[in-house]
Amino acid sequence: MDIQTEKFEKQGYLVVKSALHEAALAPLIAVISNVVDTRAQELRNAGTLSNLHEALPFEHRWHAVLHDCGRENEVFGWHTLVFSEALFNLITHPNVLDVVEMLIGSDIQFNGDFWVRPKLPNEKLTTLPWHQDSAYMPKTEKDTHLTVWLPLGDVTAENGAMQFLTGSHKRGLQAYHRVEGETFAVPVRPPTSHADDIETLEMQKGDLLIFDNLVFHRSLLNRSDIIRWSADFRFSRAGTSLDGLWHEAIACLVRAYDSQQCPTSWAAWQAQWEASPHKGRFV
Ligand SMILES: O=C(O)CCC(=O)C(=O)O
Repeated sequence: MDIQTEKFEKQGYLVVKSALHEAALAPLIAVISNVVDTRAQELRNAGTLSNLHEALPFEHRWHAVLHDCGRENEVFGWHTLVFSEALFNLITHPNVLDVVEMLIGSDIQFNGDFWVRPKLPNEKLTTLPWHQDSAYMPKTEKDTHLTVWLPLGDVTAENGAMQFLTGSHKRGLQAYHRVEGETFAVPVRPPTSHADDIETLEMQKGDLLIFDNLVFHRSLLNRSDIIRWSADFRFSRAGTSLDGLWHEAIACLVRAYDSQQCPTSWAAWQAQWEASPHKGRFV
């Protein structure tokens, strides 16, 4: 893998092409497909849905199910619903951790924060405004926290690509406020007025995007008729404070300099999850 650390430092983000084979993503896609199937069955049993849309592909089915019921996503991302060994194996996949290691060294903790995002056509809820991740993770701005973002299908400007303001991580954490009608806090001052500063990241399934907690980014409205599925999770150097973050209880070591193996097993992480206070707090 060609990991351009200087480019990352300059931009605050980096795309690594073809970081993961189809086979590495397939188990999580199967978990998501099962969730969609279960939800569709529940809606049919409740008399809300007549057609299960079983024959529709992954990038269409959830939208068709919701559309038939006159519904939309209730949440911007899935958490508890996709908690699984498949998810753990992706978070701890050697290719993912190799990229993280190139940027922060070989003692790595998974911060406990993970999401699967079903970005539906023309949906405002999953169209995130300009933000820096530290704006939503209190007291993290002095440390490096990296987000790994994986498209589960090809991503284009039309279906809701991520956009970045190159180099904006060097300006520090900006002030945010809440605006009526917005799900997410937004920067008090718009981070840019120049279209030239913005890079739109079209990506293929299997590519990996990694970004800094201080870089400004947003996701475009999905103007296509397919769902833009993606997964994202966060890492930092082992020992970095996660004090007070809602996901602290399910953080774990995923790579250690002196160990050949992932220091946390799936069974250990599952036990941590079972004991965690936030289990079930999010769908
Ligand atoms: O997936 C998206 O649309 C937005 C993700 C994002 O902004 C983030 O992970 O910080």
